[in-house]
Amino acid sequence: MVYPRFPPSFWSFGYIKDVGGFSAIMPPLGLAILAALVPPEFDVQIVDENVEPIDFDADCDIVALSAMAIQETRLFEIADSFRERGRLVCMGGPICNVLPERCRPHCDVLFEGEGEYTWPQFLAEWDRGEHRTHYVQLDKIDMRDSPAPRVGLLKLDQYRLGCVQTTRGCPFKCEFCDIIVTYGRKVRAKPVAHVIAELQQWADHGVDFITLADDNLIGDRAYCRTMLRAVAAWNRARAVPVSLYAEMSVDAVRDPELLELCREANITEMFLGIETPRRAGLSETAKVQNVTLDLVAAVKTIQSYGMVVVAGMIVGFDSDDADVFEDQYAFLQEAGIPIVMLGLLQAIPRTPLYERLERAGRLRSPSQGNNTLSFTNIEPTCMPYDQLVNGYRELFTRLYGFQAIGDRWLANVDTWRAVAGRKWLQKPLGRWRPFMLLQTLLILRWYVARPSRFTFFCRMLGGTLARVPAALPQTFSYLAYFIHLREYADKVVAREWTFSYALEGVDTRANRFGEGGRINMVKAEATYRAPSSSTQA
Ligand code: B12
Ligand code: SF4
Repeated sequence: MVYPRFPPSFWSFGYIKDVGGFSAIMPPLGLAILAALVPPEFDVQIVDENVEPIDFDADCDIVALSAMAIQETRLFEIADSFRERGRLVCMGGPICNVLPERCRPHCDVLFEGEGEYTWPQFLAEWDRGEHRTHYVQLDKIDMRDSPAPRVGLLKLDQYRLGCVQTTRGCPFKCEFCDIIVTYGRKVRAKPVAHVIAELQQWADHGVDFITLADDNLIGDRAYCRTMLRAVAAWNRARAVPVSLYAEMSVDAVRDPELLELCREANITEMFLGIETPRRAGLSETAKVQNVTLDLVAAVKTIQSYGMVVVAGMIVGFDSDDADVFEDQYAFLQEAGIPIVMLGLLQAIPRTPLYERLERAGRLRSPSQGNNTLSFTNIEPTCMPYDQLVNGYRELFTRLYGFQAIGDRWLANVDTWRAVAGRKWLQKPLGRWRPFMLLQTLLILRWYVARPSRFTFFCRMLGGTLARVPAALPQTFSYLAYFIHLREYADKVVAREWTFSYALEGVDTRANRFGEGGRINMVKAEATYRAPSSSTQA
């Protein structure tokens, strides 16, 4: 089973691998789950190219590849290399769920949808010499049938986080979202006992930071409450609690009990899909759950439960105008959201957005998997394409200027004054390890290299000490993240300006979800203008 290398991306944390002491942020959970479904008579190995090289001449019968769309180029290279060597190549994962027609020429067996039923079915059929070339899981699987991942097959010392998925699906219907296309709007939950057993499994392997890899943790609130209570009890009984990272919709703010449970379970970071502070954009994209909220107040409330908020933001809605960049900046600074994944709106095949724009003839080119690059496949109506792309790039680099990051981080720490006195503070760093000493030195080395960096470093530590001294470990660990984000902003976002893509030969007619026909392929080339706010330091 093979997981392709990621290109440099917002989430790759490629610029701090030495500092963090990991090769990749998270292991490929999908493959580890599918490995658990392989019958005992098969030998199985997981090779994640993000942590180790692939042996293309390995003696094997089947190569199973999994990938997101962002890994497309490398995925196809790997698949083609194995096929040249006569291996049977199977392909599945998020890319196949939205772009099956692009994957089809590069594999022998294509899987669409969840793999818990189709993968063992294929293995049984292959064993009998009668497998098919295409498996599609149309009905959603029962989460009780999703086994615990085979964690023992992973090179665990190479990752920063473990992962446990408690639910799949989300009740909302944001127009751009491919999650509900693949996993549906009915939330399916894993039995709580399975969740605890999986957490225990990771913890037994020494992992002390775990992602709850749900699309929306609070999609089923009743389940979420029960599950978080169990996790809190499990975590509280540990000498050093495991830190958790999760993703939820902002309407959680209406439910203080749920937020309290998040804190008790030791969720230290929470990703929120805020997208835009503008009501018009939220309404346009059917993000109804955010429209009536005071988003600044909502973020501050969530932060006050001890969580660091990470926000997903988008520019490029039809209702956006030239002021949107300033509006986004002002909102993020005021809300004090330290980590912002800022993307340009892209239309992912099979989503309602894609279908609407296809009907309107507004698809410039195929979508691509990195939504934090200066590229979109949408013909914008809000402003000329180049203005949108340049505005996006300027906003990104502005947000990751030292002054702006420092302001946001310290505003976030401010909200913790309310929780500093609480009995059970968040424990973000896990257990003490000697490597932390070296990490500290590596972080310091980056910050002392330039005066502007060092000034920022001192401001972050001094500002934290003046506000909530107990939050110093958090500040220190975020100083490491900020190295990556600064480098990504300066070396990737600020500098790339054209996106060349293999536009030829993509035909979406095979797609059952109705794209019907060739899409309008115009090569996307934005004119480069160096962002005036580039903050290389
Ligand atoms: C955790 C997570 C992450 C983690 C890392 C995950 C990892 N291993 O590297 C982090 C936070 C780092 C991350 C980052 C990104 N992510 Co992410 N992430 C997720 C999330 C929330 C959960 C992933 C997961 O573990 N799922 C659980 C497993 C069990 O599901 P699965 O992998 O899809 O596998 C199932 C099926 O697909 C299938 N299957 C999978 N592979 C195979 C192979 C075969 C042979 C078969 C038969 C079946 C099969 O069977 C599995 C069991 O049902 C998903 C959303 C989601 N619900 O999946 C988004 C998601 C995968 N991420 C997404 C994106 C866009 C990104 C980023 C590109 C964002 C960015 N701009 O930087 C980055 C790229 C990563 C990088 N390193 O650069 C998109 C991918 C869209 C797409 N179609 O490609 C998703 C779907 C969310 C979304 N809609 O926006 N992500
Ligand atoms: S809340 Fe998130 S997961 Fe749910 S539909 Fe909207 S974008 Fe998708």
